[in-house]
Amino acid sequence: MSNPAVHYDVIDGIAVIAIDNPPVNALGHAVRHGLIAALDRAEADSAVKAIVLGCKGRTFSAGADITEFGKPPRDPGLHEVIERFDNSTKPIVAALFGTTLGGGLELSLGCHFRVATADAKMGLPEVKLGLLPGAGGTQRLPRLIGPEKAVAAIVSGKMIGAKAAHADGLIDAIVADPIPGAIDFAKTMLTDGRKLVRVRDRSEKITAAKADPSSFDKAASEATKRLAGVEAPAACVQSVRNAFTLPFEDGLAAERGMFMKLVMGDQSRAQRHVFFAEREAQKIPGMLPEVKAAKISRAVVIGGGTMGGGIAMNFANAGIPVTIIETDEQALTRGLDRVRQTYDVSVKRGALPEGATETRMALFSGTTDWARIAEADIVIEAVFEDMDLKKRIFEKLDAHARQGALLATNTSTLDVDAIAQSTKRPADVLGMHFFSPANVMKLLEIVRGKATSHQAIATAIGIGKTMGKVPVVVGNCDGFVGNRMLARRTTECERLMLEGALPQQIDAVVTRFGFPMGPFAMGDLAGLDVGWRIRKHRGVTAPISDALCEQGRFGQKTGRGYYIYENGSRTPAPDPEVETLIVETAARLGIMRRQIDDDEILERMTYPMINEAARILEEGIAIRPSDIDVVWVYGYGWPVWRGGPCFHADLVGLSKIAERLDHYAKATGDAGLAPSALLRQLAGESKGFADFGKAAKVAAE
Ligand code: 3H9
Repeated sequence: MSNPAVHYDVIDGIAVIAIDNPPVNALGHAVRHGLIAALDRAEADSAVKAIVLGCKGRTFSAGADITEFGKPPRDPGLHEVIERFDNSTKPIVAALFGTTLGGGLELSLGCHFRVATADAKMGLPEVKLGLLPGAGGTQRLPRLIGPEKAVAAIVSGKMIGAKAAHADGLIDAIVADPIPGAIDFAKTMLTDGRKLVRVRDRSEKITAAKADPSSFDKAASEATKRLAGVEAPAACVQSVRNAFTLPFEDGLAAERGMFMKLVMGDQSRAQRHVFFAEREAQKIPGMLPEVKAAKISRAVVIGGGTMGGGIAMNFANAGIPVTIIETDEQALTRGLDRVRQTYDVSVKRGALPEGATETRMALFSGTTDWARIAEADIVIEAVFEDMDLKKRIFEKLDAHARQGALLATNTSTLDVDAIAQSTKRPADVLGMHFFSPANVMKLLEIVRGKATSHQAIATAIGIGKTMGKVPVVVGNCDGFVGNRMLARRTTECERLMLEGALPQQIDAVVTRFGFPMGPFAMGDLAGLDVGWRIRKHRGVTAPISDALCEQGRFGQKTGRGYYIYENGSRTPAPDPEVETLIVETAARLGIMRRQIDDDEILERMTYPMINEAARILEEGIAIRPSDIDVVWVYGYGWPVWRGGPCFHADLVGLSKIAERLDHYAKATGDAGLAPSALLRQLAGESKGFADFGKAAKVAAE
């Protein structure tokens, strides 16, 4: 037998089958084929008394090969492989380490025993791909850990550590070294006369739910609390329920049916798209493989305000010492106190362990001494948006920072090139645009200037990943990718109100689409004065929003904005005064308000942004359409199961979008709404953003 994806060895009468399919030992066709061949060989060899299933490389299998989904199936399927393992007459011990996920864990559940290293993690994350575990996971996991814990694990997709897995009965032992540990376990098991019981035949953990499913129902409703509109979690619940209401084979068949339906559906396609898009976003065309992220051992953040403090927390959370530089001691104390309070709240909520505030704060220092910049491998400037101020700061950074240090600005609106030009080392300068709250939000736009080096970009991506962010490299322009597109939606919000819609109607359409919040509730939360100040600075007006701000209605913080928030409530309530103001403003401007239906609102909340995405691609501000999707999913709450604006646009069809944009351009008299050249071209060729992305990839290779 020769199958480079699966190795076979016999050690002391134990057959060792080892998957070797880097980087994550996904269970692609060659692996599945190799597993069956290896099992045949072990079963046929009378000298083999037991079998160990392990993996080479950095992890036990992370699951099915996702790239095979949506393509014609190739035998043997994973089901067949697991059934063969399940029916083996010789005991099989799976040797888990790294991250054992999805089909990888399901394969191990088809083995008689599982051992794992102490740092191993395991889980069934299929729900994050819009799926349910489709190779027996929903039937076998409840039989090992009980349906309540199984439903929580499967609906959240969270990983379980080895210690908890051992306590719950998911694994049988914790070992120091996976394959030698599994061999020792197998040898002991052969001599201690233990009976072989397949997971499928075990019933002790499901009998209670069979008699009274109320605690399962409670666990299921807890797990699915905030998941309206998403298909996979409900299927996960149904399938785990089947584990104690149906015979095993029927439960397995039902699971398979639900998996097939989900895998062909748009939601899972969208989620798989985002999975790969997130990883693709870190690939920079033209960057040589030898360019590696520089090691960051110490960071400096300029400015200890809300943003600066949040950014600094990211370093401390990653175990990297960080110094905040402020103009005076008072501001410094205020900033550090705010950070401490934020940690205290997390500890109180149970999101961080007891004592975490002290361990994290120990990594912080504060100073007013600019010379401390010299210690840093990275400096991030996070002062308010004033170009002259930022230029002065970058001159100082240039004077004090060590050669090769990464110099980043957290600007969200200013020209990164102009900032870089105030230094003698523009190659080391870039934007790192964090989103508020900076210690929570996953998106990190890395803004490359004209002179930014590949080395600087690689280091920024590297530190972004270390912080647990999702970095996306974008070009330098007003608003970069995310805010530039958002500005289009904001313009339509104002227009829609004047033309006849109300904030609550627009927000309802946007949240029904799947955003966690509508644009008006979001505006009230962020503070309406921010946009007002920017509009005034730029000489732009928005009659309704400006009028609200003139009345001191800045949103939640003043108890009034687009909505009213009474008695400290954070729930937006429609305000008749706002409706009056909208109606009067429209009348004053001579606009006849009309009934606007939800379809039109949704089109105007999405199509102008999609059009802007096309312009962003035309100008090369984003490398690929999928990067734009990542920006919107991780930074602006675009529902992951809708795949991001470009993915969604392809589903709708670009020709429909182009036609509607032409219509809105004419109806509003705003030529900026007309389809961009790229959108028109793709629509004319019956192509989508995905085709554009593929062509860009080929051109870059
Ligand atoms: C499943 O199992 C279905 C079954 O229930 C039923 C079937 C019938 N397939 O993330 P990384 C690639 S569904 C193909 O950067 P890390 C990834 O694209 C599956 N490719 O590394 C990347 O490629 P590239 C359930 C995969 O160390 C490279 O590997 N399992 C797969 O930061 C490195 O990945 C999951 O959902 C895959 N399954 O994180 C687990 N996984 O270098 C998904 C990864 O070309 N995977 N790749 O960009 C993960 O969560 C992370 O990759 C993992 C490693 C934690 C394992």
